[in-house]
Amino acid sequence: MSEIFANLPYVKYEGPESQNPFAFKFYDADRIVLGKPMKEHLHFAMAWWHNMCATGTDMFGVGTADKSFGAVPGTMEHAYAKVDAGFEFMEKLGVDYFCFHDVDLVPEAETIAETNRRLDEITDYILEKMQKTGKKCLWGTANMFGNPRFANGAGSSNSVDVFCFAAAQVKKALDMTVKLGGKGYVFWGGREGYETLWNTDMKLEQENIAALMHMAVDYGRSIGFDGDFYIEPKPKEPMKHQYDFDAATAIGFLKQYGLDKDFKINVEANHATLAGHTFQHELRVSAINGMLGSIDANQGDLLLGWDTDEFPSNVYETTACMYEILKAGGLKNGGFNFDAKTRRPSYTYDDMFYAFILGMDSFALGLLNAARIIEDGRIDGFVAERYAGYETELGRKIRSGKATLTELAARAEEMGKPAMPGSGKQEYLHSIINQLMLKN
Ligand code: XUL
Ligand code: CO
Repeated sequence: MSEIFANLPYVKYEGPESQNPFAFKFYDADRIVLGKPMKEHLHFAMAWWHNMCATGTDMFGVGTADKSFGAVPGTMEHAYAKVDAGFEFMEKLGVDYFCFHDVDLVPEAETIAETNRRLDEITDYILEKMQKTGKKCLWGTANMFGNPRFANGAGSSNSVDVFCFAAAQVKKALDMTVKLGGKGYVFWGGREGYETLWNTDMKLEQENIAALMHMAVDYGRSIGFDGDFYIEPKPKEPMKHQYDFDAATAIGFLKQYGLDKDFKINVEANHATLAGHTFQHELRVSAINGMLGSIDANQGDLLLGWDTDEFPSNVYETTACMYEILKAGGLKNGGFNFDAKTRRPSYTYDDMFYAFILGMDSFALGLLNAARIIEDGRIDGFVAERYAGYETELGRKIRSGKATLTELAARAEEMGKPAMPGSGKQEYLHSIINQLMLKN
């Protein structure tokens, strides 16, 4: 096997002053932050689809990047070449995990039996590589949106036959995830939504999605999958409306259908902004419900408004993200999957390296900043103080659900009028964040 990225080096930490484009400026894997090495806080993962498969095709033009890795695309030889390239890439960047869809790994065949045989073959090879390199699988998933059979959805399809096909893919993708030791299984509802309500039985579709998820839980647990299932919310694109609109909607759905013990949320930054939320909002909603599972680490472009899947560079965002994660006690089975692609004009192997260096440095900075914000204590102290009234006897009574309207109304009358609730001090707090962030 010849090196694919032969002209590219093993990327090392050189510090903030380095001008070496192939060095980390902030990601220092063994540096201890809040008692743990950076690499333990930040389980970075490579998304097989963007990194090993995507060539930059868009609706206006063909690909610009060559991802053939010396083989003919669409062949098993190419599937093997992608594994070789992927593992070399992860080794050179110090990325310890990967995520995959079934069809990222092998070309789909005419029959599901042959596709599954190919998947068995390639996962044998991946497993061999994992044993040699120590690389790990973060999560697996099935692509139930690309093939024309999923035009009307998978779990939400009007066709029972398509539903069966989706079930077969989920079953196989779970088998592979378990075989590769993955601790997560993702449902991104790519076409689980609608284009027009005039042809849609929304109730039936949502019940069927839940049924498919229940089958996945039953089957997964029966073959020893002890990790987390995830819903990855996204409001739109490719469909006009997707049922997993945002974290709050997905959590409501999981609770309604009794799936909340087995599922958590995989929060993707660019999906958050498509839903009209901040990334931090989606993380907070997931965390307060005990469902912060994993992260698809990317960012969108607010001026474009579609799912651009850019590599994260906005340190304000990564700081807010890491603050939420640290406050939630970290990610248990999850990690930071770069569901991100280089821009179409960035089509060289060098660009693939720059992209990961950018993403990993952005999250390292976010981690350092968030740790500093927590250690500084002014933000958390202010929030605690802001709600201190709920630590009084009456406050506790309200919180425990023991107070009555009658009792509180009597107290309000006694008071005459309440004091002002206290300044929210937003400007002051934002200036603290800037002060702490710019100390780097
Ligand atoms: C699509 C997306 C997917 C999921 C996995 O927007 O984010 O790549 O992460 O299916
Ligand atoms: Co994603």
